Amino acid sequence: MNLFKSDYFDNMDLADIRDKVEANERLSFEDGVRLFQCPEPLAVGALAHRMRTRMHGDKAFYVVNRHVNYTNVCVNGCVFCAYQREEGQSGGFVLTREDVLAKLEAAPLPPREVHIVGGCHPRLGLAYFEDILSAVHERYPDAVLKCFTAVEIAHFAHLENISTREVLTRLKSAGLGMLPGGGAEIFAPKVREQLCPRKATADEWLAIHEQAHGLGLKTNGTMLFGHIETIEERVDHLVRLRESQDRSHGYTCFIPLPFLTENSRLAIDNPLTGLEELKTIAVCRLLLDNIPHIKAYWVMLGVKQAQAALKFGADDFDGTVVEEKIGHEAGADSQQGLSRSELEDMIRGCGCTPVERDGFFNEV
Ligand code: V47
Repeated sequence: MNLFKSDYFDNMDLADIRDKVEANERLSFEDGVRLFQCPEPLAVGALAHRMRTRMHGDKAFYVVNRHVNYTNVCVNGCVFCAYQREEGQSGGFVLTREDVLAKLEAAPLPPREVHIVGGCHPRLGLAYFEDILSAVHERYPDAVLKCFTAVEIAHFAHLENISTREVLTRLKSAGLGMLPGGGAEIFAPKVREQLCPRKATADEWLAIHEQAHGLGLKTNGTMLFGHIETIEERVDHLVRLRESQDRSHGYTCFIPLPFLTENSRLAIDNPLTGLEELKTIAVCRLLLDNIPHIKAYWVMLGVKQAQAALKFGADDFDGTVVEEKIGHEAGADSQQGLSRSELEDMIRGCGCTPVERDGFFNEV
């Protein structure tokens, strides 16, 4: 039976949205809210899978990468974060350039993508980051250096009393290729005020990404969901990101991040169900029609849920990762890293074709 020609979507009151998806037409804010309100996650998933298949066939991408967190000391103190430490608090750390290089050297495979992020440390100046980037770039000239969220970029600019454009320009000269998508959380000011009042605002986050695109850098986007935000605030977040992409065209991949609750100061009444996670990933695919890739980030989702996400609109499985702290401090029960063959087996196991990529999503 062809689901799309049956009355399945009519019965779900989604016939008009199905028609738009079939015609490759942009969905509205109201469509996004209705998709979230649909009581049948499988119907939303089928629409997202249709779109994902049109864009990528049965391919599921992965990258040989290595995450490095240079510090957990952070001045922002976001209430959801289990990773942050105050300066001087036990468990706080700062890596040296040699520590970073040693971690990369110890990775089982030479990385094609190096993902470096950390807390907003009160005293690490831009020279520290230029030094690390130059050293990593010299040692791994072919790897894409995907480093520092827009929140960190804003913090470096503040510490150095220079513009974010100058920070980006200097880091690009040192080898930066991309900004990861972190720090976006939920754009709605009301939510940010409660979750992360000291962090860069939504407008600053978006402006820094657009500035990065203007300088020829690619970036990713994220959304942290399943805490205190409403469905309308999720849709608002996705629409604002879509508008940003219409302006500057530099977002490569979007990563929906389900909130993990362990060791967090944020108490929530209704933790996410697995189906809600999948439905949210599907709505992200359907609304973000101008962002090529949706990531099933196995670290936060867990590997089995990440496999399911490949049938709910996601097409990227992130990568080998090797060591991850932000999600694991918050209770992620996934492994620290996966091998290339584990990634390929998992992707094949759910009927997709594994495709190894580089940091810019070029197939290798
Ligand atoms: O910005 C923090 C989130 C993000 C929790 O660009 C939490 O390719 C869930 O952005 N539960 C960092 N999430 C991770 C990130 C990322 C990861 C992988 C790939 C890419 C990419 C980006 O993690 C933070 C925040 O939104 N986060 N605490 C938590 N308790």
